[in-house]
Amino acid sequence: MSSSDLNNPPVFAPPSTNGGPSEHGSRRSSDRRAHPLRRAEDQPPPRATVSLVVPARNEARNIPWVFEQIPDCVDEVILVDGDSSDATVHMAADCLPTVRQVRQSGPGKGNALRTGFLSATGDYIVMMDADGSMVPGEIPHFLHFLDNGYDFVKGSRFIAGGGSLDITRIRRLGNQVLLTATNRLYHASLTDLCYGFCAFRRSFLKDLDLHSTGFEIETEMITHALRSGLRIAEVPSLELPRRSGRSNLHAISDGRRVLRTLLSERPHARTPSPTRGSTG
Ligand SMILES: Nc1nc2c(ncn2[C@@H]2O[C@H](COP(=O)(O)OP(=O)(O)OP(=O)(O)O)[C@@H](O)[C@H]2O)c(=O)[nH]1
Ligand SMILES: [Mg+2]
Repeated sequence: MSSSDLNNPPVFAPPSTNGGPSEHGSRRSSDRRAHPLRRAEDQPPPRATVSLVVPARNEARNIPWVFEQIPDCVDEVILVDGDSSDATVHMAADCLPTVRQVRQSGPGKGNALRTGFLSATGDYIVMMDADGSMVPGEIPHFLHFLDNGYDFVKGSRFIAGGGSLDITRIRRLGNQVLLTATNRLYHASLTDLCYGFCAFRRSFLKDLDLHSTGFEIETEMITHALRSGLRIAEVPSLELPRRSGRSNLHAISDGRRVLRTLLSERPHARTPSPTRGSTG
């Protein structure tokens, strides 16, 4: 089983731009051209492939801004539509003809993400909102840590280099209370909890064992990653205000769902599951 590095969260280091073979920010096909004097065994190992899962409910006006910034290191984009009544589905296909569109099987962001994760084929899965609050250009920072041995990488708005231009006082307070409870329960030192910009190795999807239907899915992912002993890193992330449209989140009722998830998942609240996990 892998170990968690939560007590010593890694210092953020942006990917280099000098063409290192294992770093996603600089992976281009030109890097992989065969050199005439290079033998097959000298070639860098094949790079990990990346699926981006984007849940979207009535985000037609935001999709173009998001999709046009998706970096080249993403191999597959999966849009999970939540019965949008606007042109989300058409806009996505128009902006990115290769997008894979999946319909979720029930209501809620949690259901949407689980549906998207199951249809992803990449070695790494990145999840990102469709409302323009997360900057696709940050994706290589997450991949950098996966490339360097971490299993689960989460964005944090509350470490140096991160921030939020969106969070309200009530959300900040709720996040802080729930985060403190999580850190106590799992002896961790995370800096953010209710934030949905994350990346992980697809091989750990089973370990994450996800069942949430709503916004509590982010907490479920983190607590299950902690419980499974995954190696977790945090990277700074800047949350922008949603570009257009209305929020689907209700601070009080969704906060309650997060709290319920946290309490029902706390260590010793369930019968222990068999040892799981492996190094990725
Ligand atoms: N497919 C699907 N996507 C959803 C659903 N609920 C929310 N989303 C998407 O999940 C992402 C996050 O939802 P938001 O409504 O932005 O929630 P939030 O970020 O907490 O709220 P804001 O701060 O107002 O942006 C967005 O891309 C939504 O479109 C749903 O039921 N189904
Ligand atoms: Mg949002």
